Amino acid sequence: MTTTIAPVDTLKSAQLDQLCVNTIRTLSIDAVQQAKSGHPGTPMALAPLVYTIWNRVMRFDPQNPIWPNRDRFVLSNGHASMLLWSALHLTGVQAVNAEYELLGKPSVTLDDIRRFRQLDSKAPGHPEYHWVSGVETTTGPLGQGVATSVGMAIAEKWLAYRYNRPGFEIFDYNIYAVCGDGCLMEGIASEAASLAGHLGLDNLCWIYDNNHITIEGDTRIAFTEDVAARFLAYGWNVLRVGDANDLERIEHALEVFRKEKDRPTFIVLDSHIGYGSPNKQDTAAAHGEPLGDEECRLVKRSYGWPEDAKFLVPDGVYDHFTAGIGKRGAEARRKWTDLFESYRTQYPDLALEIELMLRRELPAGWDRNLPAFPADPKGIAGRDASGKTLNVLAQNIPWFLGGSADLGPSNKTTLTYLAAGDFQSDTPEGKNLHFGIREHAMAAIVNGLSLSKLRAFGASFFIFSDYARPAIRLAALMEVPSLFIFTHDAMGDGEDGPTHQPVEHLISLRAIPGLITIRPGDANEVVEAYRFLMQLRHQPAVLALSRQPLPTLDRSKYAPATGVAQGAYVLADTPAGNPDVIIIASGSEVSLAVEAHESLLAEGIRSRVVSMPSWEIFERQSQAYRDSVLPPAVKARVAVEQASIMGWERYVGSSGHVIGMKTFGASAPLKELQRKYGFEPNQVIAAVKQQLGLGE
Ligand SMILES: Cc1ncc(C[n+]2csc(CCOP(=O)(O)OP(=O)(O)O)c2C)c(N)n1
Ligand SMILES: [Mg+2]
Repeated sequence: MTTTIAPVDTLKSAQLDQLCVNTIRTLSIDAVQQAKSGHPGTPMALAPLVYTIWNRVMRFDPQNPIWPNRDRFVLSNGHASMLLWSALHLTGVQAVNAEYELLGKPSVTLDDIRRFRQLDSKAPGHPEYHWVSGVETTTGPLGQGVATSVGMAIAEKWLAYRYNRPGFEIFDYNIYAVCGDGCLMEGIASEAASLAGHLGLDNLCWIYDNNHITIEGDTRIAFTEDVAARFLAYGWNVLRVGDANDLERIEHALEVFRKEKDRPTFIVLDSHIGYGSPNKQDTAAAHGEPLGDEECRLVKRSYGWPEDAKFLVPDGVYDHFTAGIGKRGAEARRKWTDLFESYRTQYPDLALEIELMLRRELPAGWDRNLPAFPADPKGIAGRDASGKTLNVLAQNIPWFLGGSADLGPSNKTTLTYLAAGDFQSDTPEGKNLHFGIREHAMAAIVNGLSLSKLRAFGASFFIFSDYARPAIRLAALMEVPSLFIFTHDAMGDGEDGPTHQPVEHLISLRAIPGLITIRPGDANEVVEAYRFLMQLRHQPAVLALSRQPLPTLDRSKYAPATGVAQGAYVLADTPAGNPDVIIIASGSEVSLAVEAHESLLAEGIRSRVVSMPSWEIFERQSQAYRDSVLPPAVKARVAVEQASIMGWERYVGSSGHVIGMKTFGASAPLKELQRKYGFEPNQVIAAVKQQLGLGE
């Protein structure tokens, strides 16, 4: 039996809708079948939802997917990526590059879909921000997308308050996030939903694909809570659509969302994974493997689709999307562009701010009045120097904001100047975000703020970077300039003991490609670290800061802290610049290295101290520069860092020595820990002498 599709001019509107829905379904089925891997079942079930959001509801112009007031669509169940590739393709979303220029070609072609999951295809396994235009955030690790959407919603609220003026709704977009059982089982989603409810983010709508299926089978095996009641308890408005194929009901629920004030909306959508598959519908078998040739035919037959057609986009489908989202989006964007033109005339300063922000540039004078710290042997803690710097930067850069996971007073990240304020539902202009004790959601929310073009930071103790790590990794993968400020970076909080003393955190973060880590050695290095990282446009950064005071080095005697911008620099040297031995240190161990160096010089031993706050920045420098800092001929080397010794052989070589941590720390006053683990001048001196073959 062969099925044919009726000529387009004979189809009624509802039939055209169905044709589009089935196109999304069959493209997804064919792509997974062709790739021999992927997830067909959820696209088959959610095609009507995605169709309704995109073609009937979202204000989004495919001609310009970075138009700033567009509605955002987040596919948190990223394994269903074929939904997104189909939508981006069928609506004709255009490609944009990292400089925000339109490239005059589609983001996802039918060929890309034919090459789903293949090298260089614009239809990769999961939605990848910065790789495929129209993807608002990278998803795949379940829960990240919905948590990031909370950051997007906070950003919209903040932007609307700061920039909208009577008659000028410059920002009034909504955020739609689709998620499945997996997202809602993950703790990060609960953290984020709890905060979103508290903040009353009425611009945020999550649609829950309630299909009762995950990989291992029915959700009865592990997930039996009342999800709707949970979201009610968080303070969300909860709606239910009992049939995922009912476009009108879906559209109605989305309308209810748009009218809702003061609460986010959670739509429970009852669906059937693998909808239309006679043998796989409602089973885990529809989740993560191709349907198989025979089942593909049966499914297509059930959709009234030609059974042998592959990657078919019937006549009328592209046009129907053009008439829907295409027309609506273009009109919305044109209106907005006109509005923005008159806004620019009336509020030129605000318009300029918006334009700079959207290009990730900094305003004139962004680094004026940054503190300069005078030499001081007692010094100041890294976190305190950071707090002073942050407070200046936040005043110079209107759209720089952030907060801590309940450790603001300890991280010194609270913005204390009068106008800073707290971000709450009734004060969305506030620049202090209170994430609560939710590090994982915090990091994802910071990503959501960054994706919305705000400059944003999140803070906690360095030890708890573990709780935020999956989102930090995504920031690096997405190439967004999220900033993570971690204090208590080593054993400075001695008495708290090993649960609070990071050991492996630095090296494990250094292992994340593209992430910049900086561990400044004194207050002026903290300032220079900020000066460097504020200028990053496409890279996230982690700052590791000390809890305890560090001596502020005398920069008239030692090299200026501006060397931070090279990642590592010669801080102290022999008078003739011809060292026999190099001591490399970061953070709290820099002043220790300098102290050892002074004693060595007095003994006539020619040592050099290299301050190395950032491996990643140093690795970007020319070979000539790197060799000038670490001359290859000088093999006698000692590295000192209160963290795992792992990786330091890269800079000290196989014959060098590393004073670092090989075990967890302990609970004791810092001084005793420093003695126990070897972070004292005499132990550095002994290591240097051993390197030089000078017995004690
Ligand atoms: C953090 C995380 N853990 C595990 C996985 C692997 N994984 C991918 S999909 C999935 C099941 C998801 O179930 P559900 O969200 O209900 O999706 P459905 O099968 O209904 O589409 C799992 C465990 C993942 N992607 N991310
Ligand atoms: Mg499921």
